[in-house]
Amino acid sequence: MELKVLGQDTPAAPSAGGCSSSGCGSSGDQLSHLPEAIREKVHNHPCYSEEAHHHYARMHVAVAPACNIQCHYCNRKYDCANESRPGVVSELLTPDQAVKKVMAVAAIIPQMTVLGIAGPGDPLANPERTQSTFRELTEKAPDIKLCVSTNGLALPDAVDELCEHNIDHVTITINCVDPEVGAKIYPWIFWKNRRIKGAKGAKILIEQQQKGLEMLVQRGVLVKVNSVMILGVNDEHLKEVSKIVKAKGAFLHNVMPLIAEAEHGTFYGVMGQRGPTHDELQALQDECAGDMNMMRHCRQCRADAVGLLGEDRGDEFTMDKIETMEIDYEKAMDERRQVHAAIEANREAQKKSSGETFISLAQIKGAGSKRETRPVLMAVATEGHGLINQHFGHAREFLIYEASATDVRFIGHRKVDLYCSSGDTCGDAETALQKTIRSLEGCEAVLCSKIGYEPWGMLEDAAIMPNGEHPMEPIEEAVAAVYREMAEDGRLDQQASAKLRMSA
Ligand code: CLF
Ligand code: SF4
Repeated sequence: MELKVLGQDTPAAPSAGGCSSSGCGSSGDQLSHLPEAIREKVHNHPCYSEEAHHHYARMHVAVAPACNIQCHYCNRKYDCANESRPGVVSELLTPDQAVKKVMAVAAIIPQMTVLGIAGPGDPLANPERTQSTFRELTEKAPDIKLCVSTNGLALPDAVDELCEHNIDHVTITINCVDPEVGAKIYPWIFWKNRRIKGAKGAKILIEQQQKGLEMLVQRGVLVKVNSVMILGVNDEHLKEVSKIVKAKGAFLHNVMPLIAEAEHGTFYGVMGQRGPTHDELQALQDECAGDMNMMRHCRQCRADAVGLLGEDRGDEFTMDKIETMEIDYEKAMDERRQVHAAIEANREAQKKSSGETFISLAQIKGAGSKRETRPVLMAVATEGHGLINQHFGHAREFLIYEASATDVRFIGHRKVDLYCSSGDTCGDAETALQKTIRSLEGCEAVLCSKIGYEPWGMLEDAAIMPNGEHPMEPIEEAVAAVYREMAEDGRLDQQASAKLRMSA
């Protein structure tokens, strides 16, 4: 949804893509300029459409253990049930087990629309396991979109078979287009039975990635490019990467922050390379956005993730549980169709109601003299459906929106430790609560369905306004309403904010 300003020109529509170039605020409106065939591919894919990720889930099956390159940010030996990042899995599956698991999840979580193979190694370095999983699913679960994520080294050889399985979405991780930069990220690749090190190996990898991208685009497959932002290594360089992949027809660019902790045992973790801050990441995404549609809602999922982006229901679907389930997939497909129809009806209704909601400069100015209002960051607690529907203390992450007098745009998410595990009594574990509040730095309001007394006070002390007055309202409408209230109270004019800053 893009909230329009009365009497102002509507902001330019993005040139293409499921995510708006201005901030991944993709919505039905922003998808409407796309050709019907592409809309059909992205409208219920939670990674390719920001709006869809509020409603639809994805799952990954971990069938691909081997990898044909080494990245300095990867160590697949590490596993922790609470660790959410690519390469991490709890259970490796055979293709048959994977198919069974997908059908079970599809029956129990009908809003699951996409099956991705994303590791824990490289799916295309395990071609038999990957392709046989896709082959069987194409036949047995035709209502599920198939998706694959690869480092690209083996991609050109795999393109034709992927297309046979009707795979419409491929992600290529491209961290560089310059072998010298690549040599700092990839110590080696395994190519034609030889280990090739440094820039020589990186050059081959880059050529294969670019060739694979071109081949997929020629065949009408939607390609998303993932890039890991590594400060001082490829951060500046990624702007050029973005330009090049856009020119070659990539649909979406997902610049993700490096995750590097010493305990993961990765080269970068051990060397103390830090990941970018929220601001550094956003600044680079904004710079790339001039050239490319950016994804900003990626959660850097585990290779066995299940559920909406940001939630992981993997524990409900371990193989010992799945082996005992009897799934009638014909019946499940019927139910899935009904659930999807209900979701679409709900999305339409939300679109209609948001279309009737305008942030009106006239309304804002009506409260007093004509004054410029500044943009504001707000955090939102939600458990899906595009609504403000989560208790502050139950949020594991907050979505961050920037509201201004011209629009409301999604700009990212912030993960937090859960500090409230039950009921309405929040606040026993102060450290976690303090950390949560610190993670909301830069936000001026937090919108949730409910909030306890203690976090309320602590948020106020941190100059973040708690707001529980918009439960079950569509997120962007609620953010717009709070922005309007703040503007009308004179809290957003430049003079007032300067005074506030001085007194702080
Ligand atoms: Fe999985 Fe990736 Fe397909 Fe999505 S994830 S293979 S495109 S279905 Fe999505 Fe997860 Fe980010 Fe990947 S949030 S890590 S972008
Ligand atoms: Fe790890 Fe993926 Fe890199 Fe292979 S391509 S080393 S699995 S991050």
